[in-house]
Amino acid sequence: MEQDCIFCKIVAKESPADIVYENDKLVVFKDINPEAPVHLLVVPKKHIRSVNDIEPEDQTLVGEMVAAAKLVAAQEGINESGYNLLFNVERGGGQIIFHLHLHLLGGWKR
Ligand code: DGP
Repeated sequence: MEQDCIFCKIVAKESPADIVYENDKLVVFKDINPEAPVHLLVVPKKHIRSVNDIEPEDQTLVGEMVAAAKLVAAQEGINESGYNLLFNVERGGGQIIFHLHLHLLGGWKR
């Protein structure tokens, strides 16, 4: 756990979040500032700063993040209509929380 990391605090249940899925490696919770009808964040329990900090030993974990996104998209009923998966990487890429997370956005009527 990283000191002063809000996502580490959510993982540790020290800060509240609307968690929709959890397993031993990751949690998925609602984004506090949604930019889509369904906007969830897939967050590994391990603190990794950004995509730039993914090490070879984390690659299975990253695959599990995508698999969890797929599972939760089905759970939310947006898998057939479709959705976006997005990593913002570092400040120039729009990252504001420096704990790796995968955005799952969908639910638009298109
Ligand atoms: P990014 O720009 O990729 O670092 O996105 C961070 C997202 O995290 C942003 O959409 C807002 C969300 N967020 C920030 N703080 C909190 C929080 O305390 N709780 C929840 N649920 N979401 C948060």
